[in-house]
Amino acid sequence: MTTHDKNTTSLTEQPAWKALEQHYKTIGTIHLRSLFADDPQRAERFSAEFDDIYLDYSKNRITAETLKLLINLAEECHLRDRIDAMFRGDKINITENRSVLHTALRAPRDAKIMVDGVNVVPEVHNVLDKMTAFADQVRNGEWLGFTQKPIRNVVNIGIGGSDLGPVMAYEALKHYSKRDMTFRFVSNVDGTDFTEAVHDLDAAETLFIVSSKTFTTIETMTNAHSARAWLIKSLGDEQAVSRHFVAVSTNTKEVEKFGIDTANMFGFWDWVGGRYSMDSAIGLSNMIAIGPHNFKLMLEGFLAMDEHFRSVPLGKNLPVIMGLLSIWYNNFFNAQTVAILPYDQYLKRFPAYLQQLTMESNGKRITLDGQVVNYQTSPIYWGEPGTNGQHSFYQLIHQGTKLIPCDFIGFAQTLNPAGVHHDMLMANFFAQTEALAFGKTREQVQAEGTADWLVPHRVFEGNIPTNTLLVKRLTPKTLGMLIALYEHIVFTQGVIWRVDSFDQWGVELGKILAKKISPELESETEPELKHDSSTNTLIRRYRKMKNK
Ligand code: G6Q
Repeated sequence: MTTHDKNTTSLTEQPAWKALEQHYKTIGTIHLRSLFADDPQRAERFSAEFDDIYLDYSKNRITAETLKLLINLAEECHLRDRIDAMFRGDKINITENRSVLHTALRAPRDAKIMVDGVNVVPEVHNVLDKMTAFADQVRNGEWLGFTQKPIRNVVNIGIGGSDLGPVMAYEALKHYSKRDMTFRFVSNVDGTDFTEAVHDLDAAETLFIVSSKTFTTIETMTNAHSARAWLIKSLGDEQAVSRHFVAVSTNTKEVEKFGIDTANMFGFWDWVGGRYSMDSAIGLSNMIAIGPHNFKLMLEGFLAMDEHFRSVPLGKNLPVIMGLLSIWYNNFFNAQTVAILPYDQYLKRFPAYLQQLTMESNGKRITLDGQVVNYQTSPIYWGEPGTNGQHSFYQLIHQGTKLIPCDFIGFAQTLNPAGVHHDMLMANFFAQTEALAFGKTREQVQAEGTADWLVPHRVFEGNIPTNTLLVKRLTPKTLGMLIALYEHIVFTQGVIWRVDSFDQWGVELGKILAKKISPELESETEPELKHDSSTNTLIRRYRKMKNK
């Protein structure tokens, strides 16, 4: 029996689920104002801490009873067993029959994690060592291009999991990066992406990292071939490719076929999912940017959060608490989205990164045993860095008709001390969660002397739940911890919803259809179209318009 077979009753029939449904009836209408007024210890009671991360979850619409019931639910869903199964290397990605071992990517050198009878940890460290040697060579100017010039520009070509992590981490850790080098990321098959990325670069000083687990992804291969053509045109010799291209992939054959020397290939494994791969060789561009030492510190952050997740009791476990709270709103309050609001400019791509991590993982409707769910799975994740969002969409969060739980992420120390900026930023950070929780009553608005007709417009209902993650400082280590925190939140959710969080069949259909349509767009003669009438008309219209 595998661990996922243990849940024989449907999720919504489980005692803890039923108890939560009942409990919601009493809690659903209670205001955070009264929850705080009734319990002076509330902030202490509903907070948890790990290393440099402090989580205040007291501004959630919960009581101690809610938390108890949510933890009961996690226990009934065998969360602890499932965590162990993942860390052990069981093939919990059942639709692809694969282990899920992104946690092995940050395991210490002496750890032992077996997949099909082989300890994978030495392989992980071999690749890390190879990356380290290469990154040092590039950073020190020892890796020379075809014309003997050192590399000043690194362009990562990849998409999805082979792009979003590297971009996010590059932006997040820019403060720690080598500032005399330029880093660019090309993902979109739209030729504009590549053209703009290289328009001011000297090919003689440019290194391309083609990052693709499969090395068959059409967008990445198209961009990689354009990069190859651009380089050869600029340097006038095909021989230049070997000094200007390296690959990150699991597919040696295709890498060779492309013309990249496999000595310059950095491997990873089928037990690393794309969206969980930024701490594998997929992070090579990051290692070149921030240096091997900082990359190692980032891995230590991941590892620290892994250890926390696997060992700390559920009620004090950050990813478990946040995962369960997201289920509370998603499944009992019918909240449809979650806003991720980092109050740090360096985290500007963090919401985009989390969109893939969360929604590609848990945007599923079939359970592990093949049934259609009768409950909601992943909410929609979205967000922007503060304070910009405050001047745009926060209006809807404060006074709109939708309930939007928010995660606020802020840092106590800034990396760029500049007068009052940081305290001002953080004043906004604290003010927003306070305003969202407590709002402003009719009486308060009236007491300000507001005209009667204007009063309703100026009332804030409040009672909008938020988590506050207050982190000491944005460092490679705390970034690693934050990413692993969300990886494990997603895992916790997936266990409760009983979905395979590690496959992504939903991206297949569009890819297949695009392959079919491509020749129809390119063909010189009028193609015979066999789509629906809408698609046929659009294709004909496009062919006509583009040729005019
Ligand atoms: C992530 C997905 C997907 C993948 C891209 C790129 O979990 O599998 O986003 O990362 O499709 O795939 P390749 O790395 O194989 O090019």
